Amino acid sequence: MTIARTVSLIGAPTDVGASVRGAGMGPEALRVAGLAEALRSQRLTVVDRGNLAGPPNPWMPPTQGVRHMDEVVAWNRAVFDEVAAALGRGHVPLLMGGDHCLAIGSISAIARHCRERRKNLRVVWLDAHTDVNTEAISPSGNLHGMPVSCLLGHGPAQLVGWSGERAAIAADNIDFIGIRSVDADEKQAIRLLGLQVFDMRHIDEHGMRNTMTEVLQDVDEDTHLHVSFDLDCLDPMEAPGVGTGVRGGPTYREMQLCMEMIADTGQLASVDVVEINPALDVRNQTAQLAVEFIQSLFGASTLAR
Ligand code: HAR
Ligand code: MN
Ligand code: MN
Ligand code: MN
Repeated sequence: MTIARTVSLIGAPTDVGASVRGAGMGPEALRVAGLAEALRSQRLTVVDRGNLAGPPNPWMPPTQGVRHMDEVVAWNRAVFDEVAAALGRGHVPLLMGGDHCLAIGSISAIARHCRERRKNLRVVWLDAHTDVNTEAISPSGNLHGMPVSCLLGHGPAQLVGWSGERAAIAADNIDFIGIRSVDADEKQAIRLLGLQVFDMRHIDEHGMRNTMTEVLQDVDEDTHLHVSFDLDCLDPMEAPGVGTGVRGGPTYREMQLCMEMIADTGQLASVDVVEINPALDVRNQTAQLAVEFIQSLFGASTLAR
């Protein structure tokens, strides 16, 4: 765990996939909260690549079951290219969203990289929601509720296959933590796809420690571990700055343990930090909380040097 690592911060200031405006201010909120400085204080090299450019949010109703398809494609293309470039340099890409639709571009680039390097990709999806809707079943048409389907090869055609294979990831390669809001048809999709969902009831009954031991059990030196961190995974009492908060999330301590156990594997290789909505936040506390959790994810601990 003492290899010198460089983290590439990639800003994607958009809310084109979201149901509520404001997540486009996420990258700046993370910068103001001191993300780069915090990671540098733990002996990481940090390069802030600035913000990607993309189209504005047209704020239109859905057509054929999805909202803003062209804009979502454009933003994800930019994310795909920049994440691929960071991985090519040997850096750890840290995507600062933006809403969660951006995980399509990010994880597609990572999946392609893993195939080329013969790494086993494992995705840990930290979220109140499973984001496994499709254009056929989404109640809203918002693409931030569909990235997992797109990555599994089931979403709208324009957003499927970017990694070079129809499915960027298989159902076995992704675990969901903190889930407590799943739409009716989404429940059926989870069953049909055989997804591993550790919902809040599972965490209540087994605790975060046992849950994460199970999630991380087969991680080894050939694993590329990706964390897709939707800030609405946290309880809205602690993280009010999100567009679609759902009460009953993991506590601060539970989430710290989750991050620390991921860090302990030594295999963390890429991160998405999404859905921070500064327009709904109180004194930037959600971005500050995100910075603390990201520090733990990169190995900060109370007693170890
Ligand atoms: N499931 C709902 C929908 O698809 C809400 C999704 C909200 N999503 C996020 N991402 N904030 O997790 O419309
Ligand atoms: Mn999400
Ligand atoms: Mn969510
Ligand atoms: Mn699993």
